Amino acid sequence: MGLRYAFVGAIHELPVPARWLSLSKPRGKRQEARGESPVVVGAIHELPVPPRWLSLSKRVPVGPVWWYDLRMATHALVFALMALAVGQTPEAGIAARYPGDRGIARDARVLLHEDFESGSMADVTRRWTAVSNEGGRALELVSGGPGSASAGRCLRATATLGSNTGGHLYKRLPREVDTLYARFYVRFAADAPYIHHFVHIGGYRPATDWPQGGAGERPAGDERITVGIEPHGVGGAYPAPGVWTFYAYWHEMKISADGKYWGNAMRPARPALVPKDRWQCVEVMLKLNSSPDAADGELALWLDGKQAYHIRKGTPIGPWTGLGFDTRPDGKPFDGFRWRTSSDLKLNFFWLLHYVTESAAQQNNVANPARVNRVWFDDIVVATEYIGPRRTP
Ligand SMILES: [Ca+2]
Repeated sequence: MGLRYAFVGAIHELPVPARWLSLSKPRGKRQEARGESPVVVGAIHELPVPPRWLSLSKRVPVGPVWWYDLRMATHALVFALMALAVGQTPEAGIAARYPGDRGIARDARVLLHEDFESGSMADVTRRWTAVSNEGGRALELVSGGPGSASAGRCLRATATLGSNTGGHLYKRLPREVDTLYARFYVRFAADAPYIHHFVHIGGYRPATDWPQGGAGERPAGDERITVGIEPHGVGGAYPAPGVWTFYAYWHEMKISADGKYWGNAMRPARPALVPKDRWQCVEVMLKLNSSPDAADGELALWLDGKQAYHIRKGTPIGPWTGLGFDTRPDGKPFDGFRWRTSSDLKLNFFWLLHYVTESAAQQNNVANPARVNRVWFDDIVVATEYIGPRRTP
């Protein structure tokens, strides 16, 4: 009996995580007798995140064409309906359940929510555990935000070379976790120059109410993990402010040429440019290894709700040096992240950082950088599960 290949259907760009969508392939006795191996659509749980390109195919025996076509049409209809349902389901991310993020702070999975809508700048800083706002000039509440013109208020962070290096808000999270998602909206100025460091998440042991040092030093496996999501110019290869890059410190990082340990940068060989003069929804995920010996840690990035980067065991990567590594289709499988050697080290901070120095310009071969460097932040949510973009109220 010959086999005929059939393409059943494809669902593109599923919102993540599509929890209730599932597929199974039971082999019924009657189907077996007919030599068929039917695909049955049922409820599926915990699809690997994110199933952006889910497609189904199966081999069926050649039989009466009308029967075959009817079955395929039925499958196609079921999948069309499921795609529609998934597209509308509030399960796409935590934010999908809370239009305009209203009430999202009460979700048990949410560790931090800040939309800059209530109180003065002093009130805002009291909601965080540490602030850097030299002379009150680095951080200001201004009108605006992502979405409509009536968006309310957001935070404007200004770094002025020769005067200050920018500012930050740091939050020690109310509890320590093993997997952290952090979503924020950011807009860079139309003339945004290169910057030095940007938003970070991670964990210190013990946790502190303020950001710790450690630049140039490799941490012990039970001491510290920090991951920045930062625009990098890569030596001026990309226009300012650069391309989205992970910048990480952990015990397995590689040593730099100068004998120190500087953050290892990780990005795809074809990275995503940081847009200027428009709001972008950025979400980073850091998943710690499940046990000290397991290399099953992960790192992921979503831009405007679409997964852009995902690095884990098996991801093909290029050479790994003290500068970090690129992910690339022709690379070798990554051994995986063993972020920590002790389960006592957990994730416990979110650091909204805008840090600009002269050296950022020098490293990107810019002779006369702009003195004023501005970014706008809004709608920050930190949680233990995927959050997703703010849903239009
Ligand atoms: Ca706001």
